[in-house]
Amino acid sequence: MASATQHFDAVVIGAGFSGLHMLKSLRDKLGLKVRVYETGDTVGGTWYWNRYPGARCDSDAYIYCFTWDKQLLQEWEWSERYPEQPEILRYLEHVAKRHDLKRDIQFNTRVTGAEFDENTNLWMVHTDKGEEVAARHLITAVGTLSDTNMPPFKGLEKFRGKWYHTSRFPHTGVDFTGKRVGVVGTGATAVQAIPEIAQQAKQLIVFQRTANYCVPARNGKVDPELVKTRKADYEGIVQRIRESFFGQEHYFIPKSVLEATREERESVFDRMWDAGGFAFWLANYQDMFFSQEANDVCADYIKRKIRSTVKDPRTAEKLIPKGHAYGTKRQPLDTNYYETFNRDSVQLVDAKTDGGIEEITETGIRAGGKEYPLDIIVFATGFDAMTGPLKALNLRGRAGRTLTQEWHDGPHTYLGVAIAGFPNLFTITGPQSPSVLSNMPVSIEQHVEWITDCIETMRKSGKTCIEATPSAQDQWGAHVNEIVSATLMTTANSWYMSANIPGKPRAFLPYLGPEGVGGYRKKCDEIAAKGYEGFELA
Ligand code: N01
Repeated sequence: MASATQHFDAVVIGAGFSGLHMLKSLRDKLGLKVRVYETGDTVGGTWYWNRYPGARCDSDAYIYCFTWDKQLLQEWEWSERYPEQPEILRYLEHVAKRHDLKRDIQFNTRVTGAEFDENTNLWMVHTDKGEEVAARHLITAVGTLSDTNMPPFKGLEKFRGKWYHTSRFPHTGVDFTGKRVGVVGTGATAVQAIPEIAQQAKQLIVFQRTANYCVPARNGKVDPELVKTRKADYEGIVQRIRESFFGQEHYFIPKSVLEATREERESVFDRMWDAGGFAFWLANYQDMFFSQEANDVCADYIKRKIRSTVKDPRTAEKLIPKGHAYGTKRQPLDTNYYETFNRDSVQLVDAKTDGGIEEITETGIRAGGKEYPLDIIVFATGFDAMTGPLKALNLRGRAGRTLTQEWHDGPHTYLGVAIAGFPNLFTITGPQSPSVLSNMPVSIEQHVEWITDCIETMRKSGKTCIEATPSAQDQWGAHVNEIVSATLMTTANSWYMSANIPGKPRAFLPYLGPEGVGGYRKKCDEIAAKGYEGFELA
């Protein structure tokens, strides 16, 4: 404590969607002294780092924004249904400027660690600039998909061409013109990047380990009349998404797909397919997530679409997912993804039929005993999701315990926003909250509002310490696991299940509450109304 150079009411780590809103709320609503630390040289977080070709928002932009700035909801004009990364970054820059947020953000600064001081109930926060500051509250706004997963491919250091990971793409862009390019991975990121890279590259080789179910995004300009109607109804929209299951205006069909006639369900599937975006995933028959038989019916529709789109039957078969149920992995949105495999310059190397990646050589990738010469490799291999960015902060709670120790068998949290043994720490969209299973800005706003109310209540009642009890945390963890175990989600080797990183303990990372984000919000509000049930306040 004695060594702290400055004292803050709160330190926020990260200046993306969550960090910006948290700062605005604590500083301008509660009048607190807040410092935000951000590694990047400007705001944006995930939207600052992920600059790969084709990076764009997968949720409709009219709800992928801050809803607390009512005037901006009316003023801001999105150029298309799913804006590209530079446009979202421009939006966040605009918000930062409009609310004068940058004056409290220290850029180009990484938080290297923080310890909770049990004598003073303060967090001591260290940065890579050699600073040590004290804060009553420490709030992580580090994103859920920000800790890059770069698998240790044998031989990578020998590769004489250039290689990039999608989540750390050069800010100057990469020119693929005339190049032989390899893309490793076929998740939501690769599905966005592959069609864009294919347009430039002389040759593109896609290395697929697991085929995914992709549905059409149907991006494009939004009808100005629809934009007008939405702007006139923003209050209603905001209320609906806050109370909805996924923070989206999508609702399951409360009926079994097996009870629908063939004609009926084909017409429903066609409607979802034509609507594009997450409709096929989140506005489908509800038993799709619970019954393998029901799931197979929905999956079969997508398989037929793949076969009818991809001209070469062998490539189409490789692109047909096998071994996981539809919807149990994050839905990638397709803009010419399947069509891209009809280009003569594009080749699919599938681990199951052609053989997996064995090593990176000086001149390319060796897979299934064959060498594929490449000038550039793009790794779209994802993230150490949700727990990775928090563990990387080197936080030490009571008795110097670390998150790596506490989470050796998977995350343990209370509501995904607090952790026993780590008092006065709040984790925005942390593990075991709806987070990645929702439209992120909706979940971010809910956490920011709840944390703000909690800190305000503490200050009014003179409390300096709040901490989740171990028993409340255990009960929450049991509840999270009980709910998800009734679904097919646990059967997939997805990053939701922590299964994308070898050695990561298998655990479901987000919260799939019985009533989604709406029900979770109610639950959090009830806990607050009962004097923060499950927390100890001192
Ligand atoms: O990462 P992923 P992502 N050898 O983990 C493969 C969000 N997002 O960056 O499936 C060979 O999904 C891996 O194979 P497998 C969204 O939430 C949001 O694509 O594990 N291959 C998989 O194919 C999304 O879910 C938006 O067998 C290896 C791929 O790499 C999340 O980000 C846009 C491998 C990784 O897929 C992550 O998506 C895009 C190895 N050793 C993404 N390791 C927007 O909404 C991994 N793979 C804007």
